[in-house]
Formats: sequence, structure tokens, C-alpha cells
Amino acid sequence: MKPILRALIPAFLLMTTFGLYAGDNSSETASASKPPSAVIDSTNAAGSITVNKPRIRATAPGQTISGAFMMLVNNSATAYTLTSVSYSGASTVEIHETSMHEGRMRMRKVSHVDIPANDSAELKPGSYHIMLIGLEKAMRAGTSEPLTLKFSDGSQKTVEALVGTLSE
Ligand SMILES: [Cu+2]
Repeated sequence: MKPILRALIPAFLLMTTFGLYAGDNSSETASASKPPSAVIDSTNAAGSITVNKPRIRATAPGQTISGAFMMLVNNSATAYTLTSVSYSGASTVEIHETSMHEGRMRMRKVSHVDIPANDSAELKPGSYHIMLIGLEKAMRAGTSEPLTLKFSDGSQKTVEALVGTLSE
């Protein structure tokens, strides 16, 4: 179907843009070492959605809050949404959206992030992100932490998010 090809073009452009947010080269290398995942089970969201470059911002001493970012690519003809994220090392995990309001940046909690059919959704600084609140330990660059993503159809998948410094 032609619409699929058309949808791949904006996804590719987003990924190219996303490269600008990749931060230090170490996280780039580590993410690149993972083989590209094929669609495993196209009948659910977990199998249809590829998670690219999941990462967590490293924390400063005493900081108990951080953000997580990633690119969600929907390889199916079914639209899904990311409905929640869980991480055992935080007391609360929320999905947030940062926006400009009267010249000031502000963020608010949202119920979900849309991942349109044959398209992608990017969680990045200044936009949608995952807020990790009440961290039990420091997020140290070079380590990784498991984040479990839950989707609108009830399926879920756990990804290893690399901790690093993020350039914005
Ligand atoms: Cu936030």
C-alpha cells in the first residue's frame, strides 16, 4: 500500500532530527550495537512498536527526579497509544508534555501519547517525555535501567534505557 511508504518518509526525517538529541557518542555507540528489531507479533502493540534509543538523563547529586526519552515507531496499520510506563526504581512515573505558554516552558501530565499507524511518536526534551519521580538511586551515565511500556491494547514491553547526558 502506498500510504505505508509515504508514512516512512516523515518517520525517517524524525529519526534524523532525533540524532541531534542523541547526546554523547557513548550512548550512540551502545544503542547502535543492538540489532534492528523486526516485527515479532504484528497482532499487538508490543510486537508492532519498535523502541529506538531509550535513554534517561543522568542525575546530579541529590537529584531524585529525571526524564526518559525514546522514539516509538509503529510498524503496523493499527494506531496505538502509550498509556503508562513503570520503573521499579521510582515512586512515581508519569507521562508529561512540555510546551511553551506565553513565552515560558511548562510541563503537564498527560494520559497517553498517540503512536499513529505506520508512523512514529518521539519523546524528547521539550516535548513528550517520561518523568521519573522519587528516584531511589542516582542515574549514573553509562548504566542502564529497565522501563516497562504499556500500550492501549494491554500489551507491554520492557526496554533497557541507557543513562547519559543529553544535549538539547
Ligand atoms: Cu516532566
